[in-house]
Amino acid sequence: MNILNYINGELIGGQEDEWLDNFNPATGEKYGRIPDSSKEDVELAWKAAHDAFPAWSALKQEERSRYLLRIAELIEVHQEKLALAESADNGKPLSLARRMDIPRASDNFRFYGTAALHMHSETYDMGEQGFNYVLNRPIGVAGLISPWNLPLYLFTWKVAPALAVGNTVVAKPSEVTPATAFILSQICIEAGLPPGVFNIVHGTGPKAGQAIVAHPKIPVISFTGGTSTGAAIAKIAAPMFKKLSLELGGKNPNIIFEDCDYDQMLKTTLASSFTNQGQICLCGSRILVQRGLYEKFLKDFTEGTRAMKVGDPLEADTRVGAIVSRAQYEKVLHYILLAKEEGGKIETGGKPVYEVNERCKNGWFLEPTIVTGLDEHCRVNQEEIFGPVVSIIPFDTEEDALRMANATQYGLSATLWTSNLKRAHRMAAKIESGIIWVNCWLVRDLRTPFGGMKNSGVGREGGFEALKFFTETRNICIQL
Ligand code: TXE
Repeated sequence: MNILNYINGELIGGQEDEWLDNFNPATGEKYGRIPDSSKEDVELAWKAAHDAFPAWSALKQEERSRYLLRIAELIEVHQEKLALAESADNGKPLSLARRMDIPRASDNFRFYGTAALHMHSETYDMGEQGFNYVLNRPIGVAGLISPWNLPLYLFTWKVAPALAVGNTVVAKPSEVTPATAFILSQICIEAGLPPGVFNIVHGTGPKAGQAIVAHPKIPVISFTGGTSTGAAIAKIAAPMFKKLSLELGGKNPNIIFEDCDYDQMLKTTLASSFTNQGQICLCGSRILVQRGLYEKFLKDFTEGTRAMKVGDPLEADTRVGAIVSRAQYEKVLHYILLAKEEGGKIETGGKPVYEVNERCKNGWFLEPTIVTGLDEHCRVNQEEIFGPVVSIIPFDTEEDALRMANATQYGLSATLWTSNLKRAHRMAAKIESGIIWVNCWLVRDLRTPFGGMKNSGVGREGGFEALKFFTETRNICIQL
């Protein structure tokens, strides 16, 4: 698939006619190319967005929402094409792309297309003195940058709210997984979205991404990706006083008490450990188990992990697909080696999977891996691996669990398994994470804010917060 930029309503190559190869991780083969866009391409996209802003921001909310709802419908019309592209680009099982990523992309457009119709603002009656009210208005051209793990899901989670409240957009998906964004641009053309409202510039982070972040007339940046990249972006954006939302990495604790609903916990923990090959920033990569349950859990969890099929993403019974890139594959292998060097024991997994089948014989596949015997301070339990690797650590008391859970630089999400309601509320209020799931995982009402603490980022996406993030407010006070 040859991918093109989407600028001013047209699909075009880069100005410099430079290209990057696009790989299918399941086969390890190049299967297309994308523009290696430059600063000039970003400038072209910005100009289109800037010129489209007056008309788009002046539209009635209902009219803008109609466009978003039409895009949501067309994502559903093209969902199989999108699911195949997502799986070919990312290596995830096709069944997962069908079940999670693509439906969530249309949900994002549908949610924000309707939420923007119900956004409230504040007005205060000051009696004889007058009125004080808050006006929310779109900011201008929004710069949006997204990662490779949930390509369309996270991309649309930025694009939809930014457009809904009247901004125009210059967006860059990850160069590792560009295909679904390209199909989305074709969908926007089919939906009749006015030219320049939404622009996509494909390419690398340091080149195209950085040009977006550093552009003097892109006043708001929403980024999702690694913590170190977030820091690099903040260094550029902060002195320019840009509005910034950073959704970064995680090293999430999954805390399991003896009084949990065991079967539900085990089933969900297999999912929260290895879904999307463990490449979801919300995966529970540190499993803290109360000591009385440790041996039973370790046995059952190891059996369940071994039973997961690592295979061709196109096969219906595949649970673990390919790792997204050669670089990520080697990064995960490095951490498995480090786990052994730090004194850990590999209970299961830890090795590449070759000869998945003829089609995938050169693909990048790893066994889902369980590590034990490491304490909460070692690097494997401190650093984000972002692959199918979990570390299990026993604890005794609630205080132990809390100390271990909070013992990393990250604070994105946590999962807590207990039947004790008071303990659930008590601990949830003390766990340093932006999202806490109790007796569930990856369940969320789209109206709630999403984001991390500490080095997991700043700002909030999701819900009405995302709509407010993409507006600037004027506090107006009128004396009577
Ligand atoms: O990140 P990268 P990746 C985290 C996840 C992991 C990482 C995986 O935990 O750490 O993101 O995504 C562009 N200026 N989250 O490896 O390299 C790059 O081209 C501007 C957390 O892709 O940071 C890509 O489009 N842009 C999250 C995007 O940034 C730059 C959910 C991300 O790339 C750039 C998902 C630069 N200097 C993943 N360098 C959450 N918390 O919700 C790179 N890019």
